Amino acid sequence: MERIFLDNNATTLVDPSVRDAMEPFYCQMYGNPNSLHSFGIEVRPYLHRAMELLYAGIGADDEDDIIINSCATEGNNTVIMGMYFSLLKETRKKSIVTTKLEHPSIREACRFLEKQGVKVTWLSPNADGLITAQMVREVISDTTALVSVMWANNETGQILPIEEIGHVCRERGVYFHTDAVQVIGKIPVDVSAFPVDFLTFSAHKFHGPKGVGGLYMRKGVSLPPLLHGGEQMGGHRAGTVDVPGFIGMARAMELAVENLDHEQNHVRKLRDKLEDALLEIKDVLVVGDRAMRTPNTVYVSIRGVEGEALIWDLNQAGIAASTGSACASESLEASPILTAIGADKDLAHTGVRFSLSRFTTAEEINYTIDVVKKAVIRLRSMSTSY
Ligand code: C6P
Repeated sequence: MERIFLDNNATTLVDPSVRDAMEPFYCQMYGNPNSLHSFGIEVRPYLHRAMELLYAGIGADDEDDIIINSCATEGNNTVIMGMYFSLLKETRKKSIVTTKLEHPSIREACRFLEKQGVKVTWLSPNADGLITAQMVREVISDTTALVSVMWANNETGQILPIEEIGHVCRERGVYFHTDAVQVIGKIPVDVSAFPVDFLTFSAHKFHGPKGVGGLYMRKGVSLPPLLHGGEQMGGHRAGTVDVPGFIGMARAMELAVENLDHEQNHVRKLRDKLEDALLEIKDVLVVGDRAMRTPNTVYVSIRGVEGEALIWDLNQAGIAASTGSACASESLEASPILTAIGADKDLAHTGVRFSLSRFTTAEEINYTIDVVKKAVIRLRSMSTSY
């Protein structure tokens, strides 16, 4: 049986062209780029070019920094912990503003800081599932060091008004971080267009390899490293860089930019087709206005159908989707996102996320529609509550 992957917000297929770009750096050009001999020296121009592709991909200025690291979790922790050691611990700037929508890599890092005495303000989304610039404006105070708001939510795909929030932070002289993991390759990302001080991304979310990511830092802003040791990454992150991963992430970024139109048109049309079909089912809630979501994502609640049960039926038919974040998939708790936007208890247990990619085909979507409809009839017929 052919399998269908509709869990692209969890991770993505490595584009074969990315794999090809990485391949020479395993067994041929495997030198440590910090070495002074030819093995090290020959790698450097490739890394230089890879860095240029990343700068171009997010619109960074030559004087800004992009730190290559192991994943977005590391990037997010670098920002939160770096803020702690540079400002929160010692100065009168003793608070952080973030949201209840964030990925656990921000949420848990902030909870950890709460235990160290940092004040964290957790913004709740409005009834549409969104955080507005006005909400941020209302809670920033003279003690706020950092605002961290994700660009798009990983479960619902909802896009937050990052540009407006960035302007509010700039007006109030507060650092602004955005977790851009779910937007690279889906909507244009241009850090030169609005004030953002820190931005995180992860290669495996845009058809690059797992285990490599990036942290953008605007020129003039600085954070102490999370990993101390050698002088790699200009002293911002010690440890030998994953050369093939870095090269692969850069090629993936190049392709992400090239494929933006395809994502906005082809992928969006397939997502809309799936969404329209889901909405034909009775008692269904799709979270968020589709125009305000990443083009690949639909998060649906089907009353009377447990999310896990539907995922299981889909899996039996060769289709991979998820109930929410992959890293929380073993928790049987109600979705924090659905709970935050005010869904009742029954509905909050029924969320299922479908996330497409540029490799998704019309045939796959047609088949998925068919399978979902049959599964819903079957599962509802067994439900005691529906
Ligand atoms: N979200 C999901 O199923 P890593 O794996 O560390 O590079 O990325 C973490 C991360 C950070 N921010 C956001 C918004 C994310 O979506 C993720 C990863 C996956 O939704 C796995 S939990």
